[in-house]
Amino acid sequence: MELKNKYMEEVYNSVCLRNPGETEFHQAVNEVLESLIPVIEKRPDIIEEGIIDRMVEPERLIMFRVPWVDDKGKIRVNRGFRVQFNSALGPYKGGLRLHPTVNSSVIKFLGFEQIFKNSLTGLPMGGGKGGSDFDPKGKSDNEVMRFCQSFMTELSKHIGADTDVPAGDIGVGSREIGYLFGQYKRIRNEFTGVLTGKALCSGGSLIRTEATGYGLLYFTEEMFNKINQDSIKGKTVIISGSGNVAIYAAEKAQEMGGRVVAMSDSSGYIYDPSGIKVDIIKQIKEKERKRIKEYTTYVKEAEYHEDCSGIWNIKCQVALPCATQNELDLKSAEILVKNGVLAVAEGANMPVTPEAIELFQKSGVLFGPAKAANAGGVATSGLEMSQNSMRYFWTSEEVDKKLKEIMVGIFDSAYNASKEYNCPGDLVVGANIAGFLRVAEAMKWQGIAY
Ligand code: NDP
Ligand code: 2IT
Repeated sequence: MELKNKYMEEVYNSVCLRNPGETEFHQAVNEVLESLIPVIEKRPDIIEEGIIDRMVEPERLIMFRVPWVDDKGKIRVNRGFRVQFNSALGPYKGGLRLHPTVNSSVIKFLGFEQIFKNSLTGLPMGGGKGGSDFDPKGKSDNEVMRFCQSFMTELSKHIGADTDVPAGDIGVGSREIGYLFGQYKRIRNEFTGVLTGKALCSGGSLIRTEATGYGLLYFTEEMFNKINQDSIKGKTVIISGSGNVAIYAAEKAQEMGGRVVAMSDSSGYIYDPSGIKVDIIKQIKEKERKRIKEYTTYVKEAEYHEDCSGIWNIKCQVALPCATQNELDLKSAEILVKNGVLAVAEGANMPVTPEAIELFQKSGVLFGPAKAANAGGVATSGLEMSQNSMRYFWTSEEVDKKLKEIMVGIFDSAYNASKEYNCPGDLVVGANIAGFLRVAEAMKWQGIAY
C-alpha cells in the first residue's frame, strides 16, 4: 500500500529494491512504516539517528546447506536460515519454522515482526527467526532427528543462551526441540538454556506448550472487556489450524465459555456444531500426527470439508486465524463481517491480509494484531529463559499468572498508544508504535552499534 509520507516511502522503496521479490517481507515492513508515520512526524530525532533505516536491515542473515540421509540411504539437501534481526533489547529470540514454503522472505518477515512483538512483552529479548524448507510431513522420527542434528551442527556456531535463543514455530514442537537441544549439547558440551520449548525433564517451563493459545484468548478477552464491555462467554468461535497455537486457543476459548465449532489443517476443515472436542484433536494431531479429517471417525455428526479457507464461511462472532500467513483474505473477511463477526485476533503471524484488516477495522470489528495477540508464546519463552538462568522453576499457576499479566500489559500498551496517537482502538497502529518506541530508545542509547 502507498505510504503517505515521503521519508517512509523512500525507506520502503529501498527495502523492496534491496530484497527483490520478497513479498511477505515487504508486506510486514509496509504495515509497520505506515503505523509509524505519526511518530516520526513528532520525533525528528528518529530520522536523524537513522533508526528506521537501520531497523529494516537485519543485523545478520545466516543461510546454510543442510545435508542429511533419508531412511533409504539417499542424500537429501535442504536450506537452513537464521535471521538475527535486532539485538537492541536482548539476545535474538524467535522460533524455527520447518515447512516447504520457507524462504528468505518468510524468515525475514517473521524476524522483523518478532522485534516488535518481543518488545511488547516488556522482557529483555531481541528479534530473530529461522528455519528450513525441510518438510517434516511423512518423515520418520529418525529422519527428523538426522535433519535436526545436521541443521544444529551449523546453527550451533551462531547461537547461545546470551546470543540467540531459538524455539518452535510451524513444524517444530517438543520432538524437534529435543533433537536440536541434544545436538547442541553434544557439540558445545554445555547444558544451557539455548533453546526454549524444552521438555520439562530438560529445563522446559510449565505452560510454554499452552502459552500462545492461552495468551491469544487472554488478549481477546481484554479487547472484549475494555473496548466493548463484553466477553467471550457464550460466543461462537472459529479457529483455523489444528497445531500448537490452535489447540490451546480452543482449550482456553472453551474454558472461558466460548463455543468452538470449527478447526482446520491445510487439507480441509471440520465443523462440529455441538462444540469441538479438543481432546480428540490432541489425540489426532499431537499423538497420531494424522489429518484433521480423522475427527469424523470419532465424532459421527461432525462434517469434513475440503478447502481450508471455507472455514470462514461458517457464522461466528469470534474468528481466530491460527494457521499461517495470509490465510484470511478480503473475500473471507467480507463473509465474516456479513455474518456478524465481533472480534478477530491473529494467533498465527500475519494471517489476515492488509485489505481484510482494513475491512474489519472499518466495520467496527475488534482486531487484535499478531504482534500483540500471539506474543504469549515468546513471553513464556522469556519466562523459560529466566527460570533457566536461576536454575529453578515456577509452578503452572505462577507461570500462567505472569503470562496473563503480560498479555494484559500488552493490550494496555497497544490501546494506550492508539489513544495517544489519535486512533483509539486501532491496535495495529498501537502495537506497532508501542513496540517500536522501546526498541528505538535502546538503539539510540547504544549509539551506531548496528
Ligand atoms: P504447527 O505446526 O503446530 O501447526 C500449524 C497448523 O497450521 C497446522 O494445522 C497446519 O496444517 C496449518 N498450516 C500450516 N501451513 C499452512 C498452510 N500453508 N496452509 C494452511 N494451513 C497451514 O504450528 P503452530 O501452531 O506453532 O504455528 C501456527 C502459527 O502460529 C504460525 O503462523 C506461527 O508462526 C504462529 N505462532 C506460533 C507460536 C508458537 O509458540 N508455536 C507463537 C506465535 C505465533 P497442516 O498440518 O496441514 O500443515
Ligand atoms: O512467532 C513466535 O513468536 C514464535 N514462534 C515463538 C518464538 C519463541 O521464541 O518462543
